[in-house]
Amino acid sequence: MITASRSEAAGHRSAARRRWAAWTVLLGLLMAGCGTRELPQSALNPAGPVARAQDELWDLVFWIAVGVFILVQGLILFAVFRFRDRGGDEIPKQVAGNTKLELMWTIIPALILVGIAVPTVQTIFELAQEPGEEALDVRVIGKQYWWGFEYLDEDQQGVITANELHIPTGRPVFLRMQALSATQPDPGFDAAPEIGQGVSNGVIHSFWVPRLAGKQDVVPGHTRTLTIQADEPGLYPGQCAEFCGLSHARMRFDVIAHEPAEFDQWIADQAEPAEAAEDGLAAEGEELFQSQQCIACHAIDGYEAAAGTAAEVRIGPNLTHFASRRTFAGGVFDVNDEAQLKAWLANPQAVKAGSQMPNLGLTDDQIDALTAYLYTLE
Ligand code: HEC
Ligand SMILES: [Cu+2]
Repeated sequence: MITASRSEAAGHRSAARRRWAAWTVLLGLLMAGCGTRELPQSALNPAGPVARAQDELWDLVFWIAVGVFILVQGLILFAVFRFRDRGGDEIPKQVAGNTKLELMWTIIPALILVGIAVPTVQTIFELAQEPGEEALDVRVIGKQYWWGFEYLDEDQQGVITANELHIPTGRPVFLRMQALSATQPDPGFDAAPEIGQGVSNGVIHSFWVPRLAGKQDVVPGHTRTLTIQADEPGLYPGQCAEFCGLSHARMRFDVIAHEPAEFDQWIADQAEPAEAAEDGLAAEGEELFQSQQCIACHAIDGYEAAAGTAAEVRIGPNLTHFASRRTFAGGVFDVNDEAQLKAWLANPQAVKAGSQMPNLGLTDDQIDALTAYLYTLE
C-alpha cells in the first residue's frame, strides 16, 4: 500500500517536471522571437520609405487587433468568472434578439474595417505610383535559380550583375522585373515579356527584400514593377519568396546600398570591360573558358568581341566582374571560398540541386586554371 502511493507520488512529480520543462521550452522559444538585435530580414525593421509605409500600416492593424483582442478576451473572462455556476443557481432569464446589442456589434466592427481599409487603399495607391525622373532604373531577371540585374539608365552603360543589386542611398530605385526560362537566352528588355514560340518564359518567382519593400511576384509574360529605396548604406539580404523549383531556397540575393558618390564609382568600375589574363594559369583558364562552352552561356564584356561570339550571350550570370561579388550561385556560396568554387565547376548540381549549369566533365587541372581565371575578373 505504502509503496504504491509512494510511486504514485513520484509519478506525479515527474509529470509536473515534464510540464515545467515543456513550459520552459515554450517560453524560451517565445523569447527567442523577441530578440532586440538587428534583424537583417525583418519587415518590422524597415530601412527605407517604401518599407516604412508598409510597416506603418502593419503597426496600425496590429494595434487595432491588440485592442480588439484585449476587449474580447476581457469580456469573455469577465463573463466566465462573474457568471459562473455557484451551485443552486436558477437558469437565468433567456434573451434573444437584442436589437441595440446587435446593431452595436455590427457597426463597431464595420467601423474598424473602414479604419483599416482607408489607409490600406491609400498606401497601395501611393506605392503603386511610378517614381519620377530621379529614380534609378534597373531591370530584374528571375531565373531558376538566380537573379540578374541590368542597369537601364543610359549613363550606366548596360552594367549587368548577378545576385547582387547595388543601389545609391536616398534615391528611389525603380525595378522592372521579368521571369525567364533557365535555358533561354535573354532576348533583352523589350522582347522578354512575350510568351510563345514554343519557349516557356520560366516559372513565377517573388522578389523580396524585407527591410526595403514587400514582396512582388515576378510572373512569366509580364513586366512587374516595384520601387525600393534605402536610407542608409548597408547590406539588405533578399530572397525568392515564391516556390520555383528544387533550389528555390537557394535563390537568394543581396541589395547593397552605397552613398551616391560611392555608387557612381561602383558603376564606373563595373562598366569597365574585363582585362585579358596576362599569362600562366589564368591565361590557360581564359582559353578554356572559350573552348569549354562557358562563353556560350556566360557573357564577359570586352571578351566576346575577341572571341568572335555574340556580344549578348545571357543564359547564365554575366561574369565580367565575378570576383568583385560577394557570393555566387544564387547568393549561397562565398566567392572567396576557392574550394567551393572548384566544387561548383566540378559538378554544379552536386552542390546546388537542379542548377541549370551543366556538369562539363572538367578535369582537376582545367578547374584549377578556370578558377585562377575567374579570380582575375575583379
Ligand atoms: C549551358 C549553360 C552554361 C554553361 C555551358 C556554363 N554555365 Fe556557368 N552557369 C550557368 C547557369 C545557368 C548558372 C547559374 C546557376 C545557378 O545559380 O543556379 C551558372 C553559374 C556559374 C557561375 C556562378 C556565377 C554567379 O555569379 O552566380 C560560375 C562562376 C560559372 N557558372 C562558371 C562557368 C564556367 C567556368 C563554365 C565553363 C567551364 C560554365 N560556367 C559553363 C550556365 C552555364
Ligand atoms: Cu525563385
